Formats: sequence, C-alpha cells, structure tokens
Amino acid sequence: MSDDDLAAKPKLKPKPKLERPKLYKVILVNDDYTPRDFVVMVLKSVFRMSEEAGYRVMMTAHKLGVSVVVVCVRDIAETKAKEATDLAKDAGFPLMFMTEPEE
Ligand code: TYC
Repeated sequence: MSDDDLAAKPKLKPKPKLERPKLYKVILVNDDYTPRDFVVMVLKSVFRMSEEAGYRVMMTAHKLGVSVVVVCVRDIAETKAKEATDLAKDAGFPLMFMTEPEE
C-alpha cells in the first residue's frame, strides 16, 4: 500500500447548501354545525394553543370563513390537520382543517 492510499482524499463534490424547507399553512374552515367550544378544545389539544389564542382563531374562522392556525413544514402541517379533522369526525362534527403552501 502506498502513502497515497492512506492520505485523506479531497472531497470531489462540495456539499450542497441546505435549502430552507417550504412552509405550509394549516387552515381552519368554518361550518354551521361544530360547536365553538369543541373547535377551541381541538385547537388546544392538537395545536397546543392557549384558551385565548384558540378562541381568537376559532372566532376569526367563524366570522371570516377561514383562519390560519399555524405555519410549519409540510409533514407536520399535514399530520396535525389530519389529526384535528379526524378528532372532529370521530365526534360526529364536520370540522375541517386544510393545508396549503405559503406563497
Ligand atoms: N360556526 C360554528 C358555530 O356557530 C363554530 C365554528 C367556528 C365552527 C369555527 C368551525 O372553524 C370553525 N357553532
């Protein structure tokens, strides 16, 4: 074995710079059937919101039709939106959480 074999080889490819991950919004959608208290409970339990923050987000959706709950990476956004929507479905409510990419 020659000395060359033991010498550290220079890296051929420079490491690609890490791109910032694309961010997604979780959006709460209003409906006429889900009780306000239930919406706040879901926001508190799934999104770890305080009572006050949950109430504000719920009332925004109630008045305007939709409200942004949180902005995060896609995987987390989709998992949380599904978890929250499923919780409502299991309780018999049509409450919906959607995700969409942030501009
Ligand atoms: N509009 C519902 C009601 O009056 C409450 C509600 C608020 C439901 C926000 C969904 O995303 C929602 N009971």
